[in-house]
Amino acid sequence: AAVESAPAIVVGSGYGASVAALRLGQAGIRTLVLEMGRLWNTAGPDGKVFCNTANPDQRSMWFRTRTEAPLATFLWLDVVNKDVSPYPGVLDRVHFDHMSVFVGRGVGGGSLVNGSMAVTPLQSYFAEQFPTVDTAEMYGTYFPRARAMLGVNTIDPAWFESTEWYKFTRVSRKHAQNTGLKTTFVPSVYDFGYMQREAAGTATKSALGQEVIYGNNFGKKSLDKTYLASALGTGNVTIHTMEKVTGISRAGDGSWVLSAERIDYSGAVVETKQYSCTYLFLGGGSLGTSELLLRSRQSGTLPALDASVGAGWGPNGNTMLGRANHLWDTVGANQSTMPVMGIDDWANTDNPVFAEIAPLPTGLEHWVSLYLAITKNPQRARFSYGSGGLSLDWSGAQSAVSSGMAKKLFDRINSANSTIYRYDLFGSPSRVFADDFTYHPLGGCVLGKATDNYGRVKGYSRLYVTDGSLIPGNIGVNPFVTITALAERTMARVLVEDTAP
Ligand code: FAE
Repeated sequence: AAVESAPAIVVGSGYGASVAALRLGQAGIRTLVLEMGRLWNTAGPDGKVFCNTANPDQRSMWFRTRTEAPLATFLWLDVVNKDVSPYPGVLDRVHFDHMSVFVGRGVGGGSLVNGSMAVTPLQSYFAEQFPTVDTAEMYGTYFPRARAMLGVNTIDPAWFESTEWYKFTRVSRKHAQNTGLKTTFVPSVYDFGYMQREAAGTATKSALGQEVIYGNNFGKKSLDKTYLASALGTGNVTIHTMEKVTGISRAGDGSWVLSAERIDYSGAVVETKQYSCTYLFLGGGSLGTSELLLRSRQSGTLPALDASVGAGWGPNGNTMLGRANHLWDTVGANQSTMPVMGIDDWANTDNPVFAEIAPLPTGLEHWVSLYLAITKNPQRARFSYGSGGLSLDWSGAQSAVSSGMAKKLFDRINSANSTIYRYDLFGSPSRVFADDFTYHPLGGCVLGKATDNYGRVKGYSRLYVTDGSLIPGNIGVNPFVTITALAERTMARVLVEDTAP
């Protein structure tokens, strides 16, 4: 087959990839983006592009026969998950031995399925995790640039205090305050002006219509509406969808050669393709980039990769849990899917936790306060690639460190409010803490270890990593603003130093 070539290729179309595509396009460099998922722009039979969490169909999950939502049960009933037909749906759950990882699939990557929380990490913790990065420059230039480009906005506090849609958050805030804990508003890329119109009945409901992990039809500024739209607008960027890059090698003349498989909507491989480029940017996410590099080393085509490729992985300490409220503490049948507040106990050096107050929008009063805790779990794991594909040596004992930290915080909250945990949410009554899945896979190609201080892969020239695999396992807050800002920093440097004629 003919080899298609472009000056630059970007693998994936999530945060890191989208920043690379835009900045390359703006620099006048013709760039091809290869994304394994589909472009989400066509309405299904119901007139909508995405399905909601209450009625998931084939669009929900990546080639599944049954959905695998984070909450397995509700009142011990298997009412959450539904049978679906296999299809390149927008949310994937990748299973390793003791950890499963949720990721987005499609043009926009994780931005299509995530909760929109756009949080900048504490500067001191960023400096601790990235000792070689100039933090003043990050906080002065790249974080503000990332927030502006992503379209970060904040909820109107007066509306927050009055709307039924955030009663669940106000109840959790009260319980945190009763415990002497600090809460903080969390910025978002969901358009709060749109949300207020949803509440007023003048706009079609999305966040207020149980849409989130299987995509939002309205309101959310996902990457296809921000970075990627601008990238296409440069006229230099092209996106190929439903193409998975399977290997990287280097030709005799120093150019990169990629192999890719194009699949159809049934998942069948319909074509094997070859690409070549001068500059190669990896943005497949922590899992995608780690897999691609390790697989290429395993097959002998990238033998000079640093030994630390695959290492430094962590789930950002994620633990989900629910508390049972008293009958008088109603959380409301109507809940927005977009979280806007966190309990910030990161300064507690004995047990640093940042817990976002999560919605559970079922349309019924359920008295549940749900949380996604981000704990400062220091445990790390390593990816490897073999005959069984990609594996991860994360253990149950390592997860127990996350849930142990979450338990310490929420035992205090329960004790101050005379409440208990919910036992009906995660499949079996003995499971109060869901510490075996993550929304925040981080690491595998850590900045300054597997790469230089700017994401250039050690051992090779003109090969870059721009995604969540650069972050060493934990960043203390939801990660996409950090991923975006680090990618901006990499692109600013690379376009000046590496691509000059
Ligand atoms: P990512 O966005 O995962 O994009 C990688 C892309 O590459 C995907 O589209 C893949 O399909 C594609 N890909 C991978 N391998 C290949 C290959 N070999 N060939 C072609 N394409 C490939 O990477 N973060 C926040 O900051 N705030 C939140 O509120 C939040 N909520 C979340 C909720 C959910 C349900 C999930 C799943 C995640 C959430 N996250 C949140 C995490 C956030 O979405 C995630 O950190 C970023 O999306 C990671 O960005 P990357 O650029 O690393």
